This record gives sequence, structure tokens and C-alpha cells, in this order.
Amino acid sequence: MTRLNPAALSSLPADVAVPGYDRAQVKIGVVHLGIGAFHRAHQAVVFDDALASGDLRWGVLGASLRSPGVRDQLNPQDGLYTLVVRDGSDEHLRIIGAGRGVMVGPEDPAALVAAMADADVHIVTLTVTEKGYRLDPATGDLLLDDADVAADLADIAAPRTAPGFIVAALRARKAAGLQPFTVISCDNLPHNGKRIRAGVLAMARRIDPSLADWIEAEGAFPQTMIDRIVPATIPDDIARLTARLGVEDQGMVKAEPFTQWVIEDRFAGERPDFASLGVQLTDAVEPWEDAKLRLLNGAHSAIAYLGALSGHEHVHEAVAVPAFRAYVEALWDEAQPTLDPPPGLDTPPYRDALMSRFSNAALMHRTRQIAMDGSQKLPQRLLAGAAERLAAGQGIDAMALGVAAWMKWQSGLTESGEAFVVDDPLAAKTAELLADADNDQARVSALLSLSAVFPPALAADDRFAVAVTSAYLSLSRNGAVEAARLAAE
Ligand code: CS2
Repeated sequence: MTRLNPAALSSLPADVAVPGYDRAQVKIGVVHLGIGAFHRAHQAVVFDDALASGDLRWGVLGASLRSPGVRDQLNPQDGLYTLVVRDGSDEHLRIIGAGRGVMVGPEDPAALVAAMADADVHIVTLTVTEKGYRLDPATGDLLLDDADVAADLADIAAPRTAPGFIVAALRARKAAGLQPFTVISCDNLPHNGKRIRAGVLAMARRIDPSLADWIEAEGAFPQTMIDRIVPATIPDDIARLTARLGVEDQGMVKAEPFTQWVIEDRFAGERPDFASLGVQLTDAVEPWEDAKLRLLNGAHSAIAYLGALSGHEHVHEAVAVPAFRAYVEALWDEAQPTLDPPPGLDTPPYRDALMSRFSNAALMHRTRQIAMDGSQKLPQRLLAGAAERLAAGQGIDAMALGVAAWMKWQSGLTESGEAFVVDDPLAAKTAELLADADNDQARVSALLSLSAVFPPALAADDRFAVAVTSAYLSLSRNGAVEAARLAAE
């Protein structure tokens, strides 16, 4: 089967939107680290809109920092891929042309550094997932004992990590007398800009203090809030799309209609006219971030563990269970008072919209996909809110059940006894802690000792330990659905 390619664009079905600009004139103005589905369905679409508006500076060079998979999907298609937006039975197809190739970091790190140091590049965006920052999730400190961080510190000319590539490229730019690029983190981390800045500066300072001073003075690492539900593509999605297009697109991504990008208005140099592209520029991203992390992502994680433990494969199926739906509302009732919503965010309609987004059956969003990497997600999604509620003397039954469900997930067994592999950078550690515990109370205390996840003050708070233990016992005794129903009462 022929792959999607520039020559095929003119013969696609008439209802498929195709790039209307001259791709040959597009410059690479953005390098994206970690080119997964989320980038292709979110930031790349904004850069594609910039190109469509006539500003041809914003082509995107993608980079994979681990495997060649995405390069092999996109390079044979000249970077073209389809964004499939699904809402119930509606489907809207658009070919995105902003991608100008994909490089694989480990194959030739120096070439990627050189590309990032090109004078036309003004922005480096990243989606490397929480663990890609190589920061301790609880303290935000650079993981100096991580083998790849150590390798970057020993030889920054051939970096392996995201902060390492940024440091190496900024070093090359400084040497060439160029401005730094703006680094825009697009991961679901609280204070994502501050975090990547801290990681980059910590690394740079160990390599060359004057480089760190220059980055501190001239660089920009705006905070962002990014939002769009982008489930992993499955083979059936590609087969259905191939039947519609008449060519095969191995790089397609599927997403919901909703999309939002809030960026702190702080740049080191040129940028597209973001405001005209529907991006919100603001001085205060944190209120947006907290609302999104605690409401959308907090509920996502809790429902992912509860749903996956009780055999609900997709998010829309889980939220169709009345007990889970009521539980999500209870969780939001707990999270809501911990938030200071920004002007423009009205919480009740925001919650309603989230529930309909979760109910979008056409997305087929797997609970196990969201369950991945929970150790990196829990602090900002559930624990920060729980700590604030406890400080205010408020209860945390619903939040504690989300945490307990994550703990149950660490055992690698669903309620029906199906074994699965816990996909988490700390899985070996949690397995080791659980191996020495022979009852539920001991399991909860063992996991609470994981300081990379639970800040010591929270772990030492009896009210937290009691709430999580009682939720864990309820899961063992009642199963996830009934435990959720009880927690929502
Ligand atoms: C999800 C997010 O996989 C996950 O952890 O909670 O990817 C979520 O779909 C996005 O943050 C939505 O913007």
C-alpha cells in the first residue's frame, strides 16, 4: 500500500483538509523533543496554523530521544500525517504539513544539537513525559545519580537526556553568538517551565558556570498549560483511515475536538503570533495548570486505576458506571476548593465539559495508557490537593481512594486476578517494597515510605495514612466499583 506523501495530497477525498501553503518555502523554526502523538495533535497543529496564516518560519523538526519508531512513521511520508478529530460519530480529517522531518537523538546526538543551534530555530518545545525531565518528582532536583544525566555531565557533546540536549544546543548557540531559543515545556508537570529551567541550569552550572549565567540572563522557559486528550493510535485506527484516504498513514494521530494551550508571555526571541492562533498568553499560568492537573488529570488517574483494576478498558466505559461517575464528582468537590481559578475559568461548566470529554466513546482512551508512570503523576494530580485539604482541616476520602488505587495497581494484579506489567520508572522499587509487606496495612506503609512520590510531611501525617489505608482496605474488601460508591457518599 502506498504511504501518504506530498504527491497524494491532490487525490485525497475532498473533505480532507490539506496544507494550503508552499511546504518547500517552510523554514525550521521549532525543534520538538519527544515527538509522540500528543505533540502531533496539539502544538504541531498550532504551528501548522501559523504556516497557513502565511508566516512560513514555523516548520517543526521533530526529535525522538529514544527509539526510531516515529521517524520511521513520518520520514517516508515527508513529515505529513493526518489529525483525526473524533467526536461521537463525527470525524474530521486534516493533513498536518508543519513537520519537516524527524531525527533520532541516540543515532547522531551531535547532528541534533547542531540542528537546535541553527540560527532559524527560535523555539524548542518538549513532550518527554514526566520522567524525561530526570527530576525527582517530589523535590524537583536534577537526578544526579541517573546514568544518563551522569553521562551528559561527563560528555555534553553527545547528550542523551532532554536537559542535556538543551544545554548542549544553548552552549553551541552561545559560542556562535546567537540568542538562546525559548524552551516551551508541554508536559503535564506543575511549573513545567521552572522545572526544565532548573534542570538545565543545574546541568549547565556543572559543565560551565558562565554558560549557566548566560542562560539565566538571556534564556526563557515559559510555564504552559496544555490540554487535549490524545489516546495512543491502534492498528485499527490506521486500517480505518487507510480505507478512507486510499493511502496508508502510519503517522496518524487521533484526538478529541477540545484543545487548549496557555503560555506564559515570556520569550527569548521570535515567536509566531500566538494570540492570533488561539493560544492564550498570560502572566499567570499556574492557576490554569493547577485546575487542569487536579480536575482533569487527577480524575483521569483515579479513574484509570479504579477502572483498570475492575476490568474497564476505556475511560468512557468507566465513567458510564454510575458509582465511578459519582466518585469523579466527589473527587472534584474535594479538589475544587484547593483551586484559585483564573479569570476565564468557570469551574462548574469546566467540570461538566470534562465529564463529556471523558464520555467521548469514539476516542477509545485506554485506562491502562493513563495508568502508566503513576509515580510521576500522583504528586501534582492528587497529593498536592490532598496536602492542602489536610492543612485546612478538610477530609480527603475521594483523593485517598485515588491514591490507594494507585497503590493496588503496584501489585500487578487486577481484581479478577489477571497479571500485568506495571509500567512505571519506579516499578522495581514499588515491587521491592511490596515484597516485604504481608498485609494491607504494611503494604500502604511500605509505599508511603517512597519519598520520590510522597513528600515526607504528607507521609508522616496520620490523617493521610489513615485515609489511604482505609481506602486501600475498602478496595480489598469491596472492589473498585463499590469502594468508589462508598467514597462518593
Ligand atoms: C492523561 C493525559 O495519560 C495521562 O496521564 O491524563 O495525557 C491527558 O489525556 C491529557 O493531559 C489531556 O490534556
